[in-house]
Amino acid sequence: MNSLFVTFEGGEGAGKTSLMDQIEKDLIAKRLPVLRVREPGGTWLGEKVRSILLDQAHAIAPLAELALFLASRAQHLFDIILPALKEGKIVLCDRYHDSTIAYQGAARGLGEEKVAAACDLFCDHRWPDLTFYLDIDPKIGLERASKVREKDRIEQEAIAFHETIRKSYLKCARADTKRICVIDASLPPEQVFTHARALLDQRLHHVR
Ligand code: T5A
Repeated sequence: MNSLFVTFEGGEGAGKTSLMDQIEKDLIAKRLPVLRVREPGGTWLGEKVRSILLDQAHAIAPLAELALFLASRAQHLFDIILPALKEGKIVLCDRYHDSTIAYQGAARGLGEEKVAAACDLFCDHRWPDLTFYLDIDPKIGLERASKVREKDRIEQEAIAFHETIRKSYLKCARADTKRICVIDASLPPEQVFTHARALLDQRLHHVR
């Protein structure tokens, strides 16, 4: 199989969207088959769930929040991601299980191991082949994000919530160095891209 399932992770405003724009462009220029998706979203169900999850008007209980993210993901995986991988595509996905482990497992206090097990169950044991974790001080990330849009329900949480997320991501990265590559997201966008592209090229060299 030539396919590769790549996820992009990080706290708010870490620069995932900016990096994915460049990686997608680069792969298209190399004439490689690529599909770019995001979570939550990507399907009729996912887009509805996304608008519920990011709506500031209502509080959502942590377990209900977890269930919604996983429902969106399961639909997305089976409808879009797995078929694309079967066709040999490189799937670039903005957030996946590591977000759920960090946000719901650690920051919402549901337990990282329990949440990882729920992710595994709901998504039929499908984990990414490669993950870029863009690491940044949450204060800088939140400031960057606030310059381009209004805060959503999750971004409005206190700074301690976002610091817990960062710690959790770093813990996951230490536990799975084969899959998760940590990238210093405080560097200028060009350097972030050059680092990620080199790692991706290396991995593509092995599968293609
Ligand atoms: N969530 C999601 C959960 O709680 N559990 C889950 O399981 C999942 C899947 C989704 C929210 O849902 C939560 C996490 C989130 O709170 P979203 O609207 O999809 O929310 O938003 P985010 O994924 O958080 O994306 P953001 O837009 O906040 O951040 P990005 O994409 O990381 O950042 P980006 O690229 O848009 O950059 C932000 C700004 O910074 C600049 C950009 O130009 C832009 O202005 N920038 C840089 N500036 C300086 N140096 C760099 N290296 C820069 N890179 C980008």
